Amino acid sequence: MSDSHLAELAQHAPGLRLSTEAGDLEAFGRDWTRRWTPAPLAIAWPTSIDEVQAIARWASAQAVALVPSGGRTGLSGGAVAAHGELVVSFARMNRILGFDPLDRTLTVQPGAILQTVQEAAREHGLIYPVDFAARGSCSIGGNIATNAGGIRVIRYGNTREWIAGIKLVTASGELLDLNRGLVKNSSGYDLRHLAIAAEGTLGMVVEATLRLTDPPPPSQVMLLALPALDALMPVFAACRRTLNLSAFEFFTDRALQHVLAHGARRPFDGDSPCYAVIEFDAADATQQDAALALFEHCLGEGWVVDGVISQSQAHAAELWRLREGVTESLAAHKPYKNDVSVRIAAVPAFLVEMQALLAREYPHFDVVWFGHIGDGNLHVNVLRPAGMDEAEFIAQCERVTRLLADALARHGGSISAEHGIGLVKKAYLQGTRSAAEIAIMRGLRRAFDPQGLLNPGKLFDPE
Ligand code: 2HG
Ligand code: ZN
Repeated sequence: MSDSHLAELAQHAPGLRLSTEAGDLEAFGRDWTRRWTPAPLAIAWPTSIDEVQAIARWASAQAVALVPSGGRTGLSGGAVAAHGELVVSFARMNRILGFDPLDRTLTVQPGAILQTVQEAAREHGLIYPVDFAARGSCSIGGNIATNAGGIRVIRYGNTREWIAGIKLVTASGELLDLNRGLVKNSSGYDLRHLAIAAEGTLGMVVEATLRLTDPPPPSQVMLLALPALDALMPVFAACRRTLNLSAFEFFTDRALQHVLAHGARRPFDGDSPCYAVIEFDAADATQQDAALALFEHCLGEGWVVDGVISQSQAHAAELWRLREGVTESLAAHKPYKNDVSVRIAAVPAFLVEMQALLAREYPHFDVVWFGHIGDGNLHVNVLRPAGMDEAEFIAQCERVTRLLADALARHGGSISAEHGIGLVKKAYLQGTRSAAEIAIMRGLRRAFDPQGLLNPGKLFDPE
């Protein structure tokens, strides 16, 4: 690809900001995985749908691969550009376009930051309920690309549930207006849902209409110390029965140690192997009493050894920080990440198998467990032992992931619950999706993008 090709793009889309500066190529060619060396052709910052269409038309004429790019907080390499692709950054298409009070929707550009969207919803007395730690830097386009989940899926579901419409630019530059905010639309294949979790391989999301909902009642947060991982599910079952849950999350003592080393305040005097963070409706004394009774019950059963309940919003935020701070506290270690899920009912049996597997395969590694156990979603971060070469470390982890993928297949689970397949997990896709499903997925990709120019190499290898 020569400079003259880029000059032609500039002609195609006059005013389009383009950069080939080393700092930009480095920053926009990678995500939080930090495993691949960025090597994009250039970065483009369109400011309109027209410009995105012009880029796509140019790319398909020149057979240039495109990598759509949001906040680059992804953990699966979905936004990595390491092979001379043009990165299409949506950083300058980040506006809130409109609010509709009757539909209760917010229409936004793909580069809108999640937190900005949440704040905009609140200004209208509503909420956009998808939420997670990267809220301050991840973009809605990226959330759609991975069907992002987060900490309140147990009540509100994943991103998919909140997408009323998507405008999608295909590889040939066609603009598709998918579902147009309709509540009811029984008119054949729902292409909007195909675009969600497609990791940018079917088209570039250039606008989204998001559903909003009523704010929840006042809540409280409870942090429970548990004697073992195996106590999590009995506690969850008890909470499910007696509380209106908005979150049920967990982390192990190893995770806590990293978060404490990162500046968080110790919640209990003693150490316990595992902790649960529970958020529940606590609008009145009856609901608060139910939470205390639940705590006593869990204590009596031996499922819990200590607990603390939030006394203020600041206190609740402090307790949340222990869970939400895990990823950042580990980032400097460049951990090997697993993001697996099974049906909630399958968690107890899967947990036993996974614990045995990881204890056997990683006897001397720092293995950090945390995640959204109430959704059946576990994160396991493995830290590289001091002195071990990075390539050797990844090779060892990949070998274990193969075993994990087999265990997941036996339990009917998924190798990627919410981070996407990207580059990191594509070798394991066939443990989660059948050969027939993958063949249909490839066929869909061909139908949307016959030349395979949109985010090639993500999700599956190019054909
Ligand atoms: C979370 O739940 C995120 O905190 C990140 O999905 C998980 O860092 C991870 O492995
Ligand atoms: Zn998560």
